[in-house]
Amino acid sequence: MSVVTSVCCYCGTGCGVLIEAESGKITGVRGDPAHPANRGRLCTKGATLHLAAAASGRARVPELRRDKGAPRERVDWETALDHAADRFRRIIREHGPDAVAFYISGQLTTEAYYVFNKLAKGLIGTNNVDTNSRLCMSSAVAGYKATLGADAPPGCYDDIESAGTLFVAGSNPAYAHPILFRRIEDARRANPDLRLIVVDPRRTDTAAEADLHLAILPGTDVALYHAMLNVMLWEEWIDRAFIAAHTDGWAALRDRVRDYTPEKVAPICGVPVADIVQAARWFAQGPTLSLYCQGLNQSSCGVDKNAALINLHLATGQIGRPGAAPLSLTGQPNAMGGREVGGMANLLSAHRDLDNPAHRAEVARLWGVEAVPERPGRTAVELFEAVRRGEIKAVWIACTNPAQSLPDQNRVHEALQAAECVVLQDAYADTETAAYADVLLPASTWGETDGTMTNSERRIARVRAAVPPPGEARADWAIATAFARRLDPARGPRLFPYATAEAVFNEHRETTRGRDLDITGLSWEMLDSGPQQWPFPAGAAAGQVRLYGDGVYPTGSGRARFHAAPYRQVAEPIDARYPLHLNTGRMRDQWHAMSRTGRVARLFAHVDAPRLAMNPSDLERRRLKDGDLVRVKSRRGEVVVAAEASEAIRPGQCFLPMHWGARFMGGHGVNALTLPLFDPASKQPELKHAAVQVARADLPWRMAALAAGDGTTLLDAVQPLLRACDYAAAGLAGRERDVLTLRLAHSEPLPEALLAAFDAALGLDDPLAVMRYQDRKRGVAKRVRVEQGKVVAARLTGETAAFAWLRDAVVEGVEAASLRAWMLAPVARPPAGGGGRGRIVCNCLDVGEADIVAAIAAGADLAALQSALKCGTECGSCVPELKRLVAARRAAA
Ligand SMILES: Nc1nc2c(c(=O)[nH]1)N[C@H]1C(S)=C(S)[C@@H](COP(=O)(O)OP(=O)(O)OC[C@H]3O[C@@H](n4cnc5c(=O)[nH]c(N)nc54)[C@H](O)[C@@H]3O)O[C@H]1N2
Ligand SMILES: Nc1nc2c(c(=O)[nH]1)N[C@H]1C(S)=C(S)[C@@H](COP(=O)(O)OP(=O)(O)OC[C@H]3O[C@@H](n4cnc5c(=O)[nH]c(N)nc54)[C@H](O)[C@@H]3O)O[C@H]1N2
Ligand code: SF4
Ligand SMILES: [Mo]
Repeated sequence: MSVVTSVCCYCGTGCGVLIEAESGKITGVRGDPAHPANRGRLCTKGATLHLAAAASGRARVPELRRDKGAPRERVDWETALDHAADRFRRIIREHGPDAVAFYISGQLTTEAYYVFNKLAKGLIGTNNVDTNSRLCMSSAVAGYKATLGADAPPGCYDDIESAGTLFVAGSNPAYAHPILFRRIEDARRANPDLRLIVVDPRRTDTAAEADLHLAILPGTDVALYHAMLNVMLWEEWIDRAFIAAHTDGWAALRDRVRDYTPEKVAPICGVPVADIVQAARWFAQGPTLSLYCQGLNQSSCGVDKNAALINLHLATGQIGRPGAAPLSLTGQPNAMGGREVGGMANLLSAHRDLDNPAHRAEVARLWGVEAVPERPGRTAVELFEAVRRGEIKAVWIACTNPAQSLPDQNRVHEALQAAECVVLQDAYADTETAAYADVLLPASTWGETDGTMTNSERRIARVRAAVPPPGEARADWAIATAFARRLDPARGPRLFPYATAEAVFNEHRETTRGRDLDITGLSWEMLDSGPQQWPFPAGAAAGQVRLYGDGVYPTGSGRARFHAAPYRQVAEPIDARYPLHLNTGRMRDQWHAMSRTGRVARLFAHVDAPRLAMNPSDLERRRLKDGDLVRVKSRRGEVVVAAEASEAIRPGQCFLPMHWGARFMGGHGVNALTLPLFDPASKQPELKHAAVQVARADLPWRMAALAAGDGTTLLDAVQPLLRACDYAAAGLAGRERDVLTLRLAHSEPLPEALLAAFDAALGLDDPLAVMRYQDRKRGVAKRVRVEQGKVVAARLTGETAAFAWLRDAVVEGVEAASLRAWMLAPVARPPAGGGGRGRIVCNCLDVGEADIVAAIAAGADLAALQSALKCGTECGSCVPELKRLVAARRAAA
């Protein structure tokens, strides 16, 4: 067995992992005790990386569609790359370089990012290279630059332990950065005076842990932060000496916030005056560490939100010392690295700006090209809109799934349909975007690839290959390099001479010389012995832990700048027709469109299907109850999901997870609803707010199905049904083996032919192995396939009440004999006592909600739960939820 050190490929926390491998297969993963981000811990997603790595569904060979409408055929790499190069060359010749574009990802290594950026801007001469970080970090980038002068998070994770106040805004680390949240829990245990303030419209598990939760109305952050500053001014809690010595623009901001009295702002934000005052007091007392993420960034005023929060740090001098910093959390594992190499339509290598002629000249010289084009490239939403309009004719997509994650999906699908040539470079072959790929290039991924990534605290770590990639898959940087050489046989080989990721890293390192993120003191070998923070200039003994301790900011004047923008409401306010605010975001155990986590059955145990969370009063008003199917409509599209009563959501709002796309549900998922409007400065779209209406979906025909087997194969088999039904939710269950779970609803019975094909795919058509019950009059049918006395597949049509019970039966492999009575009965109710185990709250130790709730009802608190059921004793990801369940029981009592 070999053990290789790398980092987790999920969130920006950047946990170190030890990958165990045997005979070319990844067999296990452990937290790296030596990595400073996690010191050996992993969350539910990180701890199951080896299961994701073992799953099927990978893209293994290049595929090519020669004519639109034809199927893709398997080709060799030469053919695939030559075809792509021919297409790109011809389009560039006929329509100019801006007729092609690259749409890449914060999940690529820094080296792959670097090569793509140089390929577009240096070789082809277009700035049309943008990334999913536009949907994620661009407001944070612009917010930092507007205030502090550079895109550099000044704090670090250790600040959690030195802080007096943690100000968590628009961020749900209990779900999205779990290991950081473990550190917050630990820090609060060690220091009971460490205050936690959470600003989030929802009562998330993070908010439930807070000393003060400001459940602001959607999009009202700027008003809140201005009001806090107003209080600070009034109470003399600001740091006048710091303001005088280190900042510009104070007078304008002071004038701006004069009107934002807590009394005026309280109704705008929907929070009590006293809470605004309390937040201002604790913030000013400090030391204050702000942690913020998409609740601020994904907004039509995302830059103003970021800057208004940084204003508070500057006004109180809460920056540049231990425990005091505005620390924007990065979402993807390398959202930071992509920014370092300037991998966006408006940026250039090493934090240089495209609109700066001197920067363009510098980069052209470093790259050895004549010039870098001046005209800014198209940003994510604009880019796909230009594809739709035919202005961009060829798009190269790498390591992202725009057919699920961009807003206003109907238009994105039109765009992908309209494109002359779509090249997709992905590790998996079955994503929503893959359906549109004319050229599909198989990429190696986590555990198979070499390079570096930078986490939220500017810490660069090596990612390493533990096993060879499957089939003919290649490293992302190598694919881009090979394409560049073919596209321009004259200049390509000279400009892209790389034989290793290290060679790319070395070139990137040189571009940082003298820049704020200078890493010229760092070498590949040094990174091999452990991750390092930037800046790390030549001659330095170590990376810089915190920035701006000297009070000097990279703004030109050396002084930080206040940002005095007024509060603006969300781009699409609610009205009589669309009366609910739709909020979107993450679940604990899924990652984005689930191309990886959606193959690990146990990661569905916590949340098995997308549900629209609504306040119980909003359900009642619509005569709906928990579990009813609802049609959610916006001005752009609709989805059908189950509604869920949730006290965590305020009246007038609702929340839908972002993860489920067309592979797991009917329609295009949550982004069928969202709007393509974006922040004018950062161009980041407002993915967190859309106005929607919600009404009962009357879908009388119901079906549910289960089957044990290979998850990916089973999910492939159900795709035709997902597309045919008004409501569909597919997922996996189980631990030792995958069990497909499928629930469908439709306005009328599905055509018999579709059902017959489905039965055939799941082996439910074999008269020798299948028990059948049919009541034509009532439209009820049951089919159960039995193998060696155990249930391995089932389909319930018409009456699906036994679904949860049957799922647990299939997962646990119960004897089919015990089902006989139920099978033959006209009533479809499960046998007495068969209520199912409910959601699995603790994933590591497989503990279900039903057992937990029963123990709490019998008097258990957190400690008793942990000792009796062992839940929450392994990775700790479920501890916030266990606490919430205990608290809910107390409140009810
Ligand atoms: N489990 C899991 N973890 C992940 C990911 C994942 O897919 N799954 N993805 C990673 C990525 S790429 C990212 S970017 C991060 C995102 O991490 P987060 O930003 O923490 O996660 P989200 O759930 O998108 O949104 C955070 C919160 O913003 C709140 N919010 C909505 N509107 C507003 C508002 O107007 N003001 C404020 N103050 N809050 C608001 C939402 O209610 C939500 O709770 O997570 C990373 N980690
Ligand atoms: N409504 C709503 N929409 C959102 C958000 C939201 O909060 N709400 N959040 C937005 C945010 S912050 C983000 S970051 C985006 C994320 O959106 P996407 O980037 O679309 O999400 P992923 O599913 O992570 O896509 C990554 C793709 O890369 C593939 N892949 C994995 N590893 C590799 C590799 O090593 N190489 C290559 N070439 N491919 C690989 C995966 O199979 C997958 O298809 O979603 C955005 N969309
Ligand atoms: S917190 Fe979880 S998902 Fe994020 S890097 Fe660590 S192990 Fe991976
Ligand atoms: Mo993100």
